[in-house]
Amino acid sequence: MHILFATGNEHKVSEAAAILAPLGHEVEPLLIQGNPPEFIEPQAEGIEEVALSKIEQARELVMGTKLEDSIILVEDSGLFIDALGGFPGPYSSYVESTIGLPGILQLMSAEPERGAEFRTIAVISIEGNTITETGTCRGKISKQLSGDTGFGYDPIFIPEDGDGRTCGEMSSIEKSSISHRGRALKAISELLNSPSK
Ligand code: ITT
Repeated sequence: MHILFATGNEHKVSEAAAILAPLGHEVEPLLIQGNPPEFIEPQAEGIEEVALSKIEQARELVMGTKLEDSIILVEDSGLFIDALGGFPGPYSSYVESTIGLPGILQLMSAEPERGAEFRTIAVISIEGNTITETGTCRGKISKQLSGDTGFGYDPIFIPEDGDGRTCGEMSSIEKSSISHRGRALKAISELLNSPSK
């Protein structure tokens, strides 16, 4: 299937394209007059509500255009740190752009309990239906920034299913084989490929 990913984050598009290509789906960015959409993210309690708001906004953007019948993907992701009561969670984007990764390491500096989880809610709009899937990746917050691949919080997140490196030290293929995004998109693909779809 040909899927248009509505996101302002080009790293997400490249990861999704690489995850879904072997499963038979082609992913391209949704562009409106040449530009990726800029979503208004509600300061919601959960990433589910944010993801559902994004799909509504994306549908409105394509309504009445030649892209109206396209299959559209959106997702919302967040880093939930156990010792901080799930912070930054739905505020991950805002926190990255304000205190940044050094700010998170500072908040965690005296904290021995470093468990955390990345979560993605991926939503696809197809033929008037909405399909939602979740992907999670357990891990821990590193003591320092490591690696320069990936994006966002990758240099401070060490996935449990990895070998001790941060996601920022992994290739994109390694990261996606165990990541929240990889898991959510593989689950979406299974639904898209199922006979009832
Ligand atoms: P869109 O909403 O336009 O899709 P965004 O970058 O704002 O793009 P999110 O709200 O889903 O996307 O992301 C929340 C934050 O989590 C943001 O700071 C991202 O950089 C970060 N993030 C998301 N996925 C990540 C990943 O796989 N690895 C590291 N950080 C990630």
